[in-house]
This record gives sequence, structure tokens and C-alpha cells, in this order.
Amino acid sequence: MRTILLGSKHDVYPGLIEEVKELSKESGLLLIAERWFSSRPHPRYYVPKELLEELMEENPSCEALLIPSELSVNQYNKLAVLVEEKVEIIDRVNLLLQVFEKRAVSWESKIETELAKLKYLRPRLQASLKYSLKKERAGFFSTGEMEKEELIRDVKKRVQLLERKLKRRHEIVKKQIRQRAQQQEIPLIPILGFYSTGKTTLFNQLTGNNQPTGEEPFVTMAAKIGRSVLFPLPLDFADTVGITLLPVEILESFRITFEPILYEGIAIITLDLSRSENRIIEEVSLVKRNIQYITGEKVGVETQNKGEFTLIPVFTKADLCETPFNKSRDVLETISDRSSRSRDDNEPLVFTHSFEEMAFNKFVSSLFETLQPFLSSRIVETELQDIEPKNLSAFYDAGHVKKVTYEENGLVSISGVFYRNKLDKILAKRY
Ligand SMILES: Nc1nc2c(ncn2[C@@H]2O[C@H](COP(=O)(O)OP(=O)(O)OP(=O)(O)O)[C@@H](O)[C@H]2O)c(=O)[nH]1
Ligand SMILES: [Mg+2]
Repeated sequence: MRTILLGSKHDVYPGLIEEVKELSKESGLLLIAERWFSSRPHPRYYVPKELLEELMEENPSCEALLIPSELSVNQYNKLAVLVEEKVEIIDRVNLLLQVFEKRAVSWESKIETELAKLKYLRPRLQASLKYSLKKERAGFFSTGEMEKEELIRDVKKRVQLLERKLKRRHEIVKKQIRQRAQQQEIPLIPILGFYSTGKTTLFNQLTGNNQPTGEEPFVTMAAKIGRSVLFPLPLDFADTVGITLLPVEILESFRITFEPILYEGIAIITLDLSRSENRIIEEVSLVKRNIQYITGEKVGVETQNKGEFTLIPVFTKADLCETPFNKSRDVLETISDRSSRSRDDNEPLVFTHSFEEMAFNKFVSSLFETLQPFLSSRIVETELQDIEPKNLSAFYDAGHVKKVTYEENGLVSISGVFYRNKLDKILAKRY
């Protein structure tokens, strides 16, 4: 679809322009003109009227107008009247929804996307009814012969139905994941981050999975759990759907993909080193905002405050950055909420999919060292004495025995990292 991109410089945040271009390519829009105006967005039409008229005249073949920000319902409708409904108006949210729709394959992601789309559509339909527009809109708004009132009623019913379906499914998923966690006593660490930051690539390497990856935005549309046996103790990871700026009501439709797996109070956040420093920092704040909305907890980066959700940054695509360590250190200094971080404090976690085996092993052990203090309610590093040698195997099952020392009295002392629950069970038997 031949499209004019028209945005306000006032609404630009780091990464927005790249994002809009990536998304528009993905949803099949062909940008034939692009203009960023320096005035503030017009309260009524968002865009300056004269500029729009000029662009439409210059580009008579234009089929769609892409506004890279979120338009209010009023702006959407007024703008539609202004272009006499000849071209489709696509704002940032609408654009995102089109990409989601294209990507959604699972039952769950299809329902989530449909719900988000209907929630987006409903107020706009209601408003357009108020303005009693004569003609039906093209594309997203095309309603065929159906009366608008009837359509609004249908939309409302459908929203209620989908919400009920998702809620039921949400409860089941949540219960299954919690039960699994309780039975297995293994922490689940979600890998969060913006789309295309290498979440799935990292997940696959850690867990031996082979989930699809790709340069296009939103390749992953549902969470996936996998176990890693690369660490001293087994750990579970969850690959997740990419995050971006979304209005709250749309984000709500995707709650089910995030909320059930965010119970551990800790997650990895992948930060793509090939992106600009400003963009990475902006992404961190948007991810924090989304997690805060979903969990209701305060979110920090490497925060050591109890009761706060903590994000552990992993810098990805180091091979695409000339100075990965300097860049990641600089970013970390800005984003970290940790009170005691100094330059020579532990190094940033830097990853690339093209790591040699040694570099990857080093990354895995640094990742474990970084995660361990945050999993202290689950994992304990300790030394134990006076253990009967015949009982040693139980400790091997409970975790990673690093050192065994045989005492003169025939008993042994050990040191290692263990799952707290498993260790407590052994110790309760007084070995
Ligand atoms: N050069 C390079 N490319 C990478 C690296 N990690 C991932 N990629 C590529 O970056 C693209 C995105 O990677 P994914 O793992 O699919 O990213 P994602 O965060 O899961 O993306 P979504 O599922 O779309 O949210 C893919 O084409 C990967 O092959 C890396 O370390 N170096
Ligand atoms: Mg992915």
C-alpha cells in the first residue's frame, strides 16, 4: 500500500523512527513520502492541515497515511474527515496490531490480537457514529453493509466473549506453571526485551531449543519454557514476546503471555548492542514500565531492594558493535539501580550468538554468578560438616557439590551450591 509517513518531531523518542520503518515494511506498506514537522501535534488533526493537503496533492497515488504516534479517537476521526476518507489512516498502535495479526499463529496469540484490535476499534467506531459519517471507512474500518450500531453491539459482545475465554485460559496456564514450579523447585527466569533483541537466540543457546528466530519484528508470539543444564544447577528460562510501547488497554490483552511467568521477581532483559545508546536506555524504561504494569511491583535493574522486581541486563549482538564492553558499561552505569555499582564491579554480561565454546562457557558462568544473589531465596551456597559418606549422593542430587573433604573421623565436609528446599529436606533427616 502506497503510504505517506507524517510525524511530529515532538513525539519522537529514541528508536521510534527505526521501529516505525521496520513495522511498516513488515505490514506491507510502501513509504512514498516521509515528513517530520517541527510544530507540536495539532489537537484536532494531529498533523498541520496545510502540510497534509500539500502532501496529498504531491502524492495523488497515496493510499494510506501513517502517523507514527498514537492518535486520540477524536484526532483519528477528524483526520479521516479531512482526507475525505479516501486514504486509510494508520497510527502506531494500528500498525503494531497489523503486524501482530500477521504473526499470530497460536490459539492464544490469535485471541489476544483479536481482542486488542477490537478494543482499539470500539471507541473509534463509537466516535464515528457520533460524527455520523456517511461513508464507511476503508481497510481497518471497513464494515461492509452492516449498520454501525449493530456492529458496535457485536464488537462489545465479542470483546466480552474473548475476555472470558482468555481469563479462563489465563487461570489454567497460571496454575499449571505454578504447579510445575512447586513440584520441580527450579526457578523460572523469563528473558524479556524489545522485539528482535536476540531473546530467542539466547534462549535457544541456553536451553538447547530450536525456536524460530529472525530479523523481522515479533517473530515470537507466545512464551516458551525450556530447561538449561549448563549451569551448576538446572535452571528454567522462558522465551517471551517482544515488548514495545503499547497503550494500557492493548497491553492488557497480552497479559496472559507475561503474567504467569513473572512470579520469580527476576528476569533477564536483552539489550541489542547494535542499537544506539539512547535507544537501549529508552527500551529499558519501557520494559520496566510494562513489567510494573503487569506485576504491580516496582521494577529496577539489578536492584537489591527486597520486594522489587529486578531485571538482569544481557547485552546481545556484541559482534555488531565495535566497542561492546565500553558501550555496555556506559549503558549499565545509566540504567543500573544498584547502589554499589562501580566501574570495576562485576563486568556487564555480553553475549553474541557467534561465541566460541570457551567464550560461551565464560558467559554462562558469569550469568550464573550474577543471577545467584537474586535467587538467594531458592539457591544457597554453603559448607556442611560431619556428613556420613554414604549420604553424599543426596547432596549431589540437591545441587552442585564443589568440594569434598574427608575428615580423620571418617565423616566428610562439603561445600557447594544447592536448592534450598532440597537441602532443607536432606538436613531435616539429620544426615
Ligand atoms: N549478529 C548477530 N545477530 C544476532 C545475534 N543474536 C541474534 N541475532 C539475530 O538477530 C535477529 C533477532 O533475533 P531473535 O533471537 O529472533 O530476537 P527476538 O528478541 O527473539 O525477536 P522477537 O521474537 O521478534 O521479539 C535474528 O536474525 C538473529 O539471528 C548476535 O549475537 N549477533
Ligand atoms: Mg523471539
